[in-house]
Amino acid sequence: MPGMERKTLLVIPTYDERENVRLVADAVFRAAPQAEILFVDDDSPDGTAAAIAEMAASDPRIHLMNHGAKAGLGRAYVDGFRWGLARGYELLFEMDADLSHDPKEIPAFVAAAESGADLVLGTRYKGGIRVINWPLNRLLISMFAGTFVRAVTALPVSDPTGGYKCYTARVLKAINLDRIVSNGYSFQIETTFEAWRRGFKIAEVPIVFEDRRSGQSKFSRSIAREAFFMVFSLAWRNRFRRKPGLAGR
Ligand SMILES: Nc1nc2c(ncn2[C@@H]2O[C@H](COP(=O)(O)OP(=O)(O)OP(=O)(O)O)[C@@H](O)[C@H]2O)c(=O)[nH]1
Ligand SMILES: [Mg+2]
Repeated sequence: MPGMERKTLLVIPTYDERENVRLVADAVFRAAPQAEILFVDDDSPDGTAAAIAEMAASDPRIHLMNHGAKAGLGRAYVDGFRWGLARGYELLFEMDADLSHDPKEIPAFVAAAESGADLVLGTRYKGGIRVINWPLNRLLISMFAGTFVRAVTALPVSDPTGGYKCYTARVLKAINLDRIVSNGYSFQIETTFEAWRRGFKIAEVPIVFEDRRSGQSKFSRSIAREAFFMVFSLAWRNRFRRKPGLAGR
């Protein structure tokens, strides 16, 4: 309904994304002119923060958090969410800066939240595979990771490591951001798992994921290792119950 939109913030962590920040901001505002963006930059050596500050100076919908030394994507999101909750945003998105997540899909996430979902996940894998330009081994690792997460934790989602997500403020208030410990892919698994085990309603919307065209990949063995161990630790948090253990609490 026009004029009734929920106050929306896209939290976008950046590390060396100078060439991408303007493109992503333009694309976000084409798709969602009322939305606002918080870039959380970890002192990118390439001068990303200066490029964002320049945009922010002429567009009040753009905000910059100078977050300090590189501390990983999880820390950037947690502090970005705290910033957004303190300012009363009602829908808080996670989105990468590298244009892998198409801002055109923002309205589909908002519609799912309007229909009652507490957490909306973009999925690359439900009803077909929609990943462009990834080497086959990376696709297989990602799909296997999803199967592994579902097997160990029973989390009923098709793409648990995906990073294009929309949280309602009430989920972020409930999941206790102080206790979110992971930083890489497992950050995505951990936050969704914490929402699910509290009984929140999760919806999935199909997205097309495209590999970054410029800038450096940060995928690493240590990120994969962190996720592997985190999955068992999450299952333990829920005492290996295969249903939401904290629902209604
Ligand atoms: N603030 C901050 N942002 C980060 C950090 N690591 C990654 N990012 C950002 O988080 C988003 C996702 O990181 P990516 O490097 O694209 O990770 P990915 O999509 O798994 O891998 P590639 O696209 O292959 O590089 C991007 O916007 C990065 O700039 C970090 O330590 N701090
Ligand atoms: Mg990426």
